[in-house]
Amino acid sequence: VVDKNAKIVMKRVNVNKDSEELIQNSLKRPNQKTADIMKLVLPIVDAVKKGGDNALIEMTEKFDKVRLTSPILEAPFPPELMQVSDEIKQSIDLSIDNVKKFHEAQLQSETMDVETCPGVICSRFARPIENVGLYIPGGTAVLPSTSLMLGVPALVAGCKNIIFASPPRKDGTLTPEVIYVAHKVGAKCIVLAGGAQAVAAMAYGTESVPKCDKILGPGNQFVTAAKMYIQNDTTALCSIDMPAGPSEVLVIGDGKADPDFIASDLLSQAEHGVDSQVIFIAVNMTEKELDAVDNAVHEQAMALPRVDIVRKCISHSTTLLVDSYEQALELSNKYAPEHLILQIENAKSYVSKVDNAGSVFVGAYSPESCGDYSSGTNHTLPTYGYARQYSGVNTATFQKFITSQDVTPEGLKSIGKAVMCLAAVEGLDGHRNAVKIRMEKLGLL
Ligand code: HSO
Ligand code: ZN
Repeated sequence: VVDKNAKIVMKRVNVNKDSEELIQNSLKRPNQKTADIMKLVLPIVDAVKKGGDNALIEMTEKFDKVRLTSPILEAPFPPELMQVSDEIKQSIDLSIDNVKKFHEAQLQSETMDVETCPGVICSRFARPIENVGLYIPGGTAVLPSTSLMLGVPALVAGCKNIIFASPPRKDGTLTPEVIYVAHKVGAKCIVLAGGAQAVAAMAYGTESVPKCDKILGPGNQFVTAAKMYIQNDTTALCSIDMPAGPSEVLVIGDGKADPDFIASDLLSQAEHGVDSQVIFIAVNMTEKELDAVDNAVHEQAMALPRVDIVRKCISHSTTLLVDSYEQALELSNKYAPEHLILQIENAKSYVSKVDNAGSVFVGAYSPESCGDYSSGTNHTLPTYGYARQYSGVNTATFQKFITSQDVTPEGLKSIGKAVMCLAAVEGLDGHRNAVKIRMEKLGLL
């Protein structure tokens, strides 16, 4: 039974006094029961792969409680389905503009040429991935912002077919904001389905859903499991952006930070879901300063419409007490948070110490919310510790890079003998011959 009057408070762990086990436990991510979920997901994926549109329509009836006549909505989208207020339109437009600016700056469209030896020119050039499937989750909150975080870089990269997928509401419609964004980024169609069935439809294609080459976007455990499965199925020939777990934030704060700001950042993450990960690392803060943060957390949380979700999330969240900024960053780098917020004195000077994080929010006036919606950075970021090896979604996520070489006779003179020697070491005489024949004709041997 949940006591709705109980104080919403994070537990405290002192990194220099408490046991290593306690510290490690507070930084542990929840176990993902991938194998169990996979058992449930496989029959769904298989049904859609074999049954196409009909199977997809049936799954949507089963899971989203609506029977559709067609599983897709094709562009041009009817204006009456994307009616949004002027204020919403302006906010989406501003966000799209900023995300576009930042992702255009990342676009590597020029061919890179390097003459590695005289006459040996190696090049690299980018091409867009042709067909991309962008998954926009439904669930406890519909997130039109995710559609622009995925759609805008796809547009900037030059993808030919941008396909959206999102679970329909019980009346068969979609949030108008998502359709408006689909229109703005030039999406070809929207698959009206969610979960593993939507992923399968885009991975294998159906009578009406175009087959996609890459599937991107966050989702629940079913979506993630389906993405992991199709990525390994050579009959799908489809890649994914990254593995995904629950969203997370790590805030580093000190005594100079405004406790209200710290609390608001912790809570904006906590309201995402009961399994969200929220960590606060307090650097040299007094009991009084820590209490001020706790009180702000409770007070702000109680006023939030999603207080019930927040309460559950905060109940497994921790404040870690450390005595130095270095110790805070060391812990943060170990945890590799999706979002890292620095609410500390001279925050900017600590960015160079960040080794593992999805995205960093520097100083008091950079709440995560800005990056979630409108500043220009992408909010599709690596979670679950994958920030150690993955980047968040960016323009290159929608491109692949092709290399080429142009070797002249002079070039063959530079490297031919080395190639022949190494081919001989590997016992591959055919390789050796391909160079030898040319060098002989050139009179180089
Ligand atoms: N913080 C989420 C993204 C989001 N927030 C969407 C609000 N809407 C994961 O990075
Ligand atoms: Zn968010």
